Amino acid sequence: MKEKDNLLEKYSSRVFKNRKTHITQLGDDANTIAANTRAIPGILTARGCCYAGCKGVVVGPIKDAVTITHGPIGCAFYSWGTRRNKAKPSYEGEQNFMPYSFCTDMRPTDIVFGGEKKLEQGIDEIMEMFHPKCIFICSTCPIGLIGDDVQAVARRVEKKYGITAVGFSCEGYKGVSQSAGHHIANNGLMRQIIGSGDTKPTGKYSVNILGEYNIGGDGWEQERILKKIGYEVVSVFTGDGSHATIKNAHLADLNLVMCHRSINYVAQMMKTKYGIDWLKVNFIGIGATCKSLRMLAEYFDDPALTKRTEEVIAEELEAVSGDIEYYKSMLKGKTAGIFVGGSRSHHYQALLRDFGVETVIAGYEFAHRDDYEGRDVIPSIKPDADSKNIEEITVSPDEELFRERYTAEQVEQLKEKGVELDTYDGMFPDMKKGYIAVDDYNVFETDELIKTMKPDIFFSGIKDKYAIQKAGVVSRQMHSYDYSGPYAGFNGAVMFGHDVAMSIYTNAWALITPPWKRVPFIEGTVGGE
Ligand code: CFM
Ligand code: HCA
Repeated sequence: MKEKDNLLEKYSSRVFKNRKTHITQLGDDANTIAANTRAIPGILTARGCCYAGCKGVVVGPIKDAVTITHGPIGCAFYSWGTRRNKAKPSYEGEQNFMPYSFCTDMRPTDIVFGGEKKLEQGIDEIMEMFHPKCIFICSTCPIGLIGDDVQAVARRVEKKYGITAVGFSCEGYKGVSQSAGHHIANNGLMRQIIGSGDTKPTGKYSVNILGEYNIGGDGWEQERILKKIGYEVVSVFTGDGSHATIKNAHLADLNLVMCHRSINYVAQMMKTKYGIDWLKVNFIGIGATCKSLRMLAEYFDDPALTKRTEEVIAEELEAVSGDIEYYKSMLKGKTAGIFVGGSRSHHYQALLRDFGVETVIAGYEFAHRDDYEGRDVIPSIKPDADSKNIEEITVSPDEELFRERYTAEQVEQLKEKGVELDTYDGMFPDMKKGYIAVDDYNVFETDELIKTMKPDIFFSGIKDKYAIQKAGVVSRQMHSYDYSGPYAGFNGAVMFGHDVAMSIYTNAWALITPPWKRVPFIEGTVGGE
């Protein structure tokens, strides 16, 4: 198709061969895309690293645990407070270490002689000053290279202080993106935290929210709605989450999965180990929120709960419908591009649709094929329902990264053998023919797509936002919401409508003619006199 061909034609043959499999212009047939492979060196990808996925995304937001970065100080400093996972102490005496950054500050001598002692010393200091009940150790690149055993240190400090300590070997170079870090974090939580508490829920229906990181307060809006209906929220993984609640997660009735990409491993392991079902939900968008709430009521199959769900939906819709209609009248007919990490691009299509906005280009940084194509999800764990030994049911991230996706035929065979498969709807079923999906998008492709697909607004990352705006297309970044939010649930949808309308109607950069469009070239002297 024209737009895809135009995009690829400027590449050298080697790059062309690789990138053509990561770009799909949707057709009538079953659409496929290559994903979760190593980025081409030097191509200016938006991706991060394994440490970012483990420390930054999954374990870092657990507020009552101290997360110590075992590595050079820069790794800790540049991952400090950059992700807007909001957290507040919610019960008396609860600790909240979110504002702090802890690090072993590895120096050349530590690299040469080993850093385990320094790590243990650091933990001694932490215990003396902060006395947390839980410590997470996250390794950065040099730690794997010098062979420090963070698990052994974790075991030693557990004994010494009677606390929970988890070592994560999440060195940045592992895997191909943040995704490997999610998996390592999930395994650690499953191995040492989930199941270690014994406080049973008291509510009639109890849930955990998995893959919700409370960016801009999204998790709080979801909890508000669920509690209003009458659900007990046992724990949230991991936005505004705590060791104190996550350790009891195995006692909830059901797992709700928001971001499938980052937490599906926990959902699947909990299903195997504790028999807890999971439902893929989406609380981004009015339509999607109502659908998810109804699906949840259907799961519990109680007429009183269904009635209450409908009452709450009606009440919430009544409160926001005026604002939603107003913003819809401003946004209807506009088009959008959306490129985020591994699940939001799909989630936000639902919210944009509520406002009559079509998403014509979309993609992810590090999603896997199921996030695009949707499919029956093969459990990433051995289907051994009786197993109580977590070592047997976790899969190494490497195994997961290199596992081939099953063909439709193999899926049928697995089903016949009685292997339980979960169904997950990806991005493609929500896109129309001719729209473009790009995996592991880069700066060049972003520039080109803006020219050919001409979206009215481009939802991007923090780093790519400014180049897009200077090209005259307004951009809102979808990771930290440009410090706005929440965007989830009913109230969040109004906030989103407000922010998008405001941005589109005050697109300052589009009103300026940049100098390179006014003069044929800009002269300058590089170096010398
Ligand atoms: Fe899940 Fe996320 Fe995302 Fe993600 Fe992320 Fe994020 Fe994201 Mo940034 S867990 S995959 S690794 S929804 S940090 S809260 S915004 S890239 S789309
Ligand atoms: C991460 C975190 C990030 C970064 C966003 C960006 C976030 O991937 O390490 O740089 O655009 O949401 O804060 O995704």
